[in-house]
Amino acid sequence: MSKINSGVSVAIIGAGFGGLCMAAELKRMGIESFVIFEKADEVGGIWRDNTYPGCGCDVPSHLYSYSFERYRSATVRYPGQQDILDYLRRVTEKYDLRRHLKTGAEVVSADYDEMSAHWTIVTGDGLEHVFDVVVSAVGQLHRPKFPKFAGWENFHGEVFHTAEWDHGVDLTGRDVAVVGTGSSAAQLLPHVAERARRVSVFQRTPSWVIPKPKAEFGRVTRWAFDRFPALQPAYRAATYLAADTLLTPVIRRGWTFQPTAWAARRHLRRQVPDRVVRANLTPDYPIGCKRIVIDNSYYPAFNRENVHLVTEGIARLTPSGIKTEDGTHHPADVIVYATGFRTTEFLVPMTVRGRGGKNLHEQWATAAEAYLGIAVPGFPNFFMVHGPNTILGHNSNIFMIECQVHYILNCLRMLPGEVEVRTEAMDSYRSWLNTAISRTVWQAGCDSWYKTESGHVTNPWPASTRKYRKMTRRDPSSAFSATRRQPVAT
Ligand code: N01
Repeated sequence: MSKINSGVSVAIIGAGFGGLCMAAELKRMGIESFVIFEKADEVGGIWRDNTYPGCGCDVPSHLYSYSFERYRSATVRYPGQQDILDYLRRVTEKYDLRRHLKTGAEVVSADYDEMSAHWTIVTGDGLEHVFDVVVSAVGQLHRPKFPKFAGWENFHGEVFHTAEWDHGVDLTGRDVAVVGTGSSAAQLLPHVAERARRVSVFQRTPSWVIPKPKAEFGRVTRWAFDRFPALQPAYRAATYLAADTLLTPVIRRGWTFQPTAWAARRHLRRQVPDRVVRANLTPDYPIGCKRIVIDNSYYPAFNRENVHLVTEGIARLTPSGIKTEDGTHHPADVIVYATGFRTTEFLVPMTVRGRGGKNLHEQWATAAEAYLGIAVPGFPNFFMVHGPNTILGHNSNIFMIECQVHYILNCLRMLPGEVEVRTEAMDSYRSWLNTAISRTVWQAGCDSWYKTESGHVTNPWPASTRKYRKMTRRDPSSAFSATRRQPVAT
């Protein structure tokens, strides 16, 4: 395969797992002509922003790490948020990426010029930057969703979102309201419950929760990992294969669908003795319809005297708490919104204009879509990491990121000039994708961050990750057209 022309300049937007992967891979190929634009003051993406107590990853780090920079530990299976952030900082240093990093630089717009085949991006300070290629790696779970309940302006206490945890607020001895019962709420609840006087958990829909392996390896595994280091990559491979083989069928009501639901119900039965609480925590929609929570400490928190599950809808906030629709007042000094993210609004608030000044958000008015989640017809030399329909609830998102970066690098080999996905390729991909989505449980009677209000599934990948790997290993020239031109002089 041909090399990437070292004169091709690349703007990477975002310094989370996706942007750093793109940057490190360019570096590994000896390409230096790239800049990473990061709106915050440090790398890390969601692992920088989410610092709530108990924050961590429910995918073991042996798998939740780059294949070219593997996490190794003979003791810890699930390191915490700070460790994952430190890992990303180490990658940044090791591949000398800071030199390419512009922090405090939010990209507000990207405009394509057809005559010169280059992109002009504008940052928040009004400066213009010209590149041959733009790779957006802004992620899907980074814009907090704040529900605006009636009377919100009257509440006298502190309010914050899980992704913007206010460490200045001491929860000790206070009445805390946690709104939402997804993965973030599940991780933080046991920690908040230990400090607070009372915790009221406002549940709109119960999550399916399955058991999680222990955070640390047992003695025998530690000994084996120490003695035979090659077992650690083998563990990574086994974890990957197990997730792909056991969890992918869950989203398609395949052979593991019922056993996984049984395991979740058993988990609930074993962990929550109170019948009423248990009934209230039991989901009434198929497992896999929403992101499954993987956790051992969430359910036991409801056995504590100071934790109360509230299933009535929230009517309004009052100066001193939350009033539910049955008229009950739940006192709260602090409200924690564990209400998730604005996931279906891709690339917002950035403006992206492609060929003929076409606005990407107008093109996505019904729902966001992209070929393999990576490229959109009419937007040459513009690529996405973690674009539409690429996120996973059933395996490691880092695997998906690496597939996308690999594919984008192959597209870059077709430069200098213009590389654009063909409309026919997008049409046939869309038709495959829609069929694959129609076979999943995602439209089976639940709302989730996987889809828009009108029901378009825009976020998760509907098949195995092996399938995605296969599709992103294909030569892009079958789906993309390429016109050769000289690179932009930077
Ligand atoms: O957010 P969520 P999250 N009134 O969207 C409720 C990843 N993650 O931050 O289900 C009342 O899952 C909402 O209720 P309902 C992971 O992919 C990974 O917890 O819509 N409630 C729901 O209960 C995850 O899926 C890790 O009825 C309202 C909750 O808020 C994703 O991030 C750890 C409401 C939102 O749940 C997001 O998780 C943590 C309203 N107006 C997160 N609006 C790992 O370990 C929303 N809710 C890898």
